[in-house]
Amino acid sequence: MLFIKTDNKGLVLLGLLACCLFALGQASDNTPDAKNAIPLRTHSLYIPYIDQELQNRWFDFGGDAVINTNKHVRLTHDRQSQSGWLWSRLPLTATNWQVEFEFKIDGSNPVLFGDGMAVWFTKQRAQTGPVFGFMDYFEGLGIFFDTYANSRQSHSFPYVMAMKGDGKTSYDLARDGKANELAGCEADIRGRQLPTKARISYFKDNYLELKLHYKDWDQWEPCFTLSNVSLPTVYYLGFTALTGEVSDNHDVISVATNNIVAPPQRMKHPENSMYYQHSSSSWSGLLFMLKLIATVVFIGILIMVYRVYINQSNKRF
Ligand SMILES: [Ca+2]
Repeated sequence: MLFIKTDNKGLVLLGLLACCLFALGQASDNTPDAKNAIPLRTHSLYIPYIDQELQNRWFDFGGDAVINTNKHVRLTHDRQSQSGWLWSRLPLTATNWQVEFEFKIDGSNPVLFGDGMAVWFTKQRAQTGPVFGFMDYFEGLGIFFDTYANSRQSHSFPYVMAMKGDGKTSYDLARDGKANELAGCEADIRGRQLPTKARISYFKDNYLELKLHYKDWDQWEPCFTLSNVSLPTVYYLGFTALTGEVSDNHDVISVATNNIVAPPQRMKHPENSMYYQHSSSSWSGLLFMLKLIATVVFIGILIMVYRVYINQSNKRF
């Protein structure tokens, strides 16, 4: 038997080490792995953004948006009254998907800046308006990266929030969209040294989740999870930004969209949507680790009993 020559303490330590390594693997965030994710070129965008004809096959850009082929799509410059957009030409038709994009919001004024930018999953596209550069009365989902407080709020700014538009409801501009906020989080995403990124994962008839990368390398902060989000039958992916009296540079650096093949386990408590996914994965990881430790200890005890039994049998004969 393989374990007979191994010291019992060593065996238990080895088991614990293995279980720790295994649990660490379980606790990783939900980046789709290669076999579960199919890149969608039609909704992805990278340097140099445009071809020889100064076009992009899959995206349109307009308004005040300017492309720097080495760096970014600048939706607005750090100037007053700018409005720029970047829209997919084709609707996003994948059932489950993940959109991860890198962006940068920064400007010369450290005190007064704004207004912010938005990412859209809407029936309408490529229009200019007052909602972070996009039209009001949109149909679909808007996620706003609001850097300017138009009114007093209980939270700090920048504030990231989601609104579902039904085509009849106006964005509550004077109160930073408070009247129609589905979910949101405070996130200090402006003027960061390390890359600022957002990762939106959508599983049809299940949930939509937003995580943000801005605090530390490879650290994704959960912002919100929305259950049962229904998107329009046809919807486009868009990015827009707006400046008014206050201004900032609002840049999109890259967009990586994946079709996700295997949906994760269905949410069990959609009513407690905020941060549910995050805490759930932490608890299941801990539970898994405890079960593994118990199993290893049990096997260790069995081996010790077996060795005592063998020793006593040898003495008898
Ligand atoms: Ca605002």
